[in-house]
Amino acid sequence: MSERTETGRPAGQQENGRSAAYDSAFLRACRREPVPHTPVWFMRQAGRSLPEYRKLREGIPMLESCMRPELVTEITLQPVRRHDVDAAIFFSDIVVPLKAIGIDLDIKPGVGPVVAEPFRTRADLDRLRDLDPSDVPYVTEAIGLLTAELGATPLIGFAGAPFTLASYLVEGGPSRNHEHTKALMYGDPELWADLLDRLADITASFLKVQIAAGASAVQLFDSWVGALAPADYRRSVMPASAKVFDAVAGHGVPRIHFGVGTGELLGLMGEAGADVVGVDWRVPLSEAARRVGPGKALQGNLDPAVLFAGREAVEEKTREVLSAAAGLEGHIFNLGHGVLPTTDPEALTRLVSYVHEQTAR
Ligand code: 1CP
Repeated sequence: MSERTETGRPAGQQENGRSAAYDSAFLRACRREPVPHTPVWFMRQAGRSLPEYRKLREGIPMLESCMRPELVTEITLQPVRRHDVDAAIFFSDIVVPLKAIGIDLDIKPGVGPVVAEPFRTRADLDRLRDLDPSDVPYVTEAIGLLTAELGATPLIGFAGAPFTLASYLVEGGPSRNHEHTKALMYGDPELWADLLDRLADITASFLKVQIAAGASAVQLFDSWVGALAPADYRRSVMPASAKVFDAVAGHGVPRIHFGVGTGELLGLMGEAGADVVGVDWRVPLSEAARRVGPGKALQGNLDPAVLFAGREAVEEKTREVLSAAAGLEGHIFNLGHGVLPTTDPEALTRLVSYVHEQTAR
């Protein structure tokens, strides 16, 4: 991490207009360029398993914490300092842009996002206006603070993908089977398409705010899209996700696309337009590369539960991931899904240094 710039240029930006993070291992791997070592970061590295995070958050509701730039900055930096990861991920949540445009929702401890009036009819579309940067001034401010602090360490911005956001809106909260969501998708395809299109605009606007503020990569989390068959994904979801990727193309910022249980969807997710495809632990990276096709970097894919096994098991499973990744055009090491809340933070720190050691060139 580096000091704040005194040159008058935006913080985190070099003379040539490139971000100070441009040549980082993480951004090089996203661009499929040679790297000094395989870069590592962890989904859900900010918060969750860190005692210093829990201490900071004491008495502050989750959504409120996302609106306090200094707190967001500190929470985002905690795992970078502690684990020496190759990228920071902005501390926020996928439902923040929905809250910002006036949807009545909360994030309940131990539950997740809960929407007061679930989305079910065409009249509900009126509640989904586009997001304006002035709706999320705290995001712009926090990213400004962060890029100044992070220097050459890249900051990943993120948003929820249209399907995953729709699932929370339509179900009204976390769901195992997504039955109301699928009922709308199968039963009223026109309303469904309009809903996803609206969510694509909101998501694209939210990502653009983060890019304009200095995020050096963006990840679209389609966590629950693995619940769909490929034909339904192609027909009912892919156009909206592709719209998001198109909208944020051409900013020189790599776009990452991630979902869980997406083995059968990897080819289509590649087609949706991202530069990097995130893979969960169910498909070896060599096979994932075959499914995704050429011209994409891959991110993944150690089972987060492996971190509960002993050090030797972690190292053995890590070598398996690295060897499956050996022939890839670009590889970013990550878990196959987020850090589990009771993970020992020291196991994460050891894992970062193990991957760096094993892949040093
Ligand atoms: O990665 C990071 O460390 C940055 C912070 C971050 C991110 C990237 C948070 C903070 N949330 C997210 C994304 C997110 N939020 C996703 C996609 C990633 C994933 O699949 O894990 C999803 C599905 C959500 C929705 C959400 N928000 C849930 C899941 C509920 C379910 O359906 O099972 C939960 C529990 C939350 C609350 C939340 N978000 C973040 C934190 C630290 C918390 C817990 C806060 C609390 O309870 O006080």
